[in-house]
Amino acid sequence: MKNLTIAVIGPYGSGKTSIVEQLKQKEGLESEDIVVRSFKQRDTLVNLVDVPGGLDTPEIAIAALSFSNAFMLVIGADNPITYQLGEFIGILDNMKFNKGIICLNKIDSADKETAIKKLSSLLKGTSLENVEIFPMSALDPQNIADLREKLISIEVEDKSNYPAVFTVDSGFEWSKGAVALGTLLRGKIEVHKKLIICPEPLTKELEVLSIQVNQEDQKELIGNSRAGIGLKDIYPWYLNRGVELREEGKYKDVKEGKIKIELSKLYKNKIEEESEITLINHWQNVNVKLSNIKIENNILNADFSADKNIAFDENDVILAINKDLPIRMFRILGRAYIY
Ligand SMILES: Nc1nc2c(ncn2[C@@H]2O[C@H](COP(=O)(O)OP(=O)(O)OP(=O)(O)O)[C@@H](O)[C@H]2O)c(=O)[nH]1
Ligand SMILES: [Mg+2]
Repeated sequence: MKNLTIAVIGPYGSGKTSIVEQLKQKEGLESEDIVVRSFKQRDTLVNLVDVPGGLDTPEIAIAALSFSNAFMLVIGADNPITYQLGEFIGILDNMKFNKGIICLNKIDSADKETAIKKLSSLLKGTSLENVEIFPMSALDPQNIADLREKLISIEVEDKSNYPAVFTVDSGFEWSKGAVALGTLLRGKIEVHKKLIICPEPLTKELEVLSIQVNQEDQKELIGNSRAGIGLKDIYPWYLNRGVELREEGKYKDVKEGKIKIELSKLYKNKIEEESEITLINHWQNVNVKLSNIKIENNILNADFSADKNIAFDENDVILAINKDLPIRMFRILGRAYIY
């Protein structure tokens, strides 16, 4: 079985939820911000992470993208070019994300050709340049059937040989301990495997007692899968967003150090000594203060100290943003590397 997690992002009211509701066969996790729905087509299970466009910071969209292996960017053909779209394209481009599809929605009520023309010029030179633009309507069942086929044919890299990374989004009580609900991003987890819960100060070795996918017990879990993992010796209230399960010795967990940021050309604000930015890695959201800043050729190097630990390995795509800037200002600093 192939597993795909697709982050569904796009401007406010472009039709994301309408499309997801048409595609879905099964309900999934629902929280105050995101909704997960899934469908199965032949040998592929697709999880759709529906991110509302009305949020006033981009963190949730970035988090959803960083734990997904593909994206679906939904744009309303009636209002194709918006400030918000620019920020989403900036996020995808800074993450160098090019696995996915752009749904140009609502073509039943807007001029498709004009919208495509405007959109194509906006995408030029970004990571989305060669991504398919699919003109469609959420109201057309044939478009929905075609979209299902397009989504399951997205090719993703096999990351089952990477060190295991499981991001938790919630936990609940269980007779033998607790169940962590979340997504296996990379690697393999089998029953009895020992994993470390992180970042600090939560560090502790835990044994996997059971694995559940869609209410079915499994012996083994291979990325990229949403699952519930039964764990011994942990209380459910520790299993929140931002908590991850990783392999001992296969990740870093730091609160300060050196940072490099590949600055986005669209980020126009001055970055001052001791200014604060936010690093996003999956559901981890860490505020860091920068000092000894040096910027050369759009590369920033600095020392940083954070308000809490961040856990990561070299396969993670960490974005730096300035969430204090008002909406309508480009808040994405760029991709960050921690040393
Ligand atoms: N004519 C037409 N209307 C559509 C289409 N898709 C969605 N809509 C309408 O557009 C409005 C917004 O749709 P939603 O699916 O809620 O949009 P969304 O992207 O989930 O919105 P947020 O989550 O608030 O960002 C609703 O009134 C839908 O009925 C479409 O293909 N054609
Ligand atoms: Mg919605």
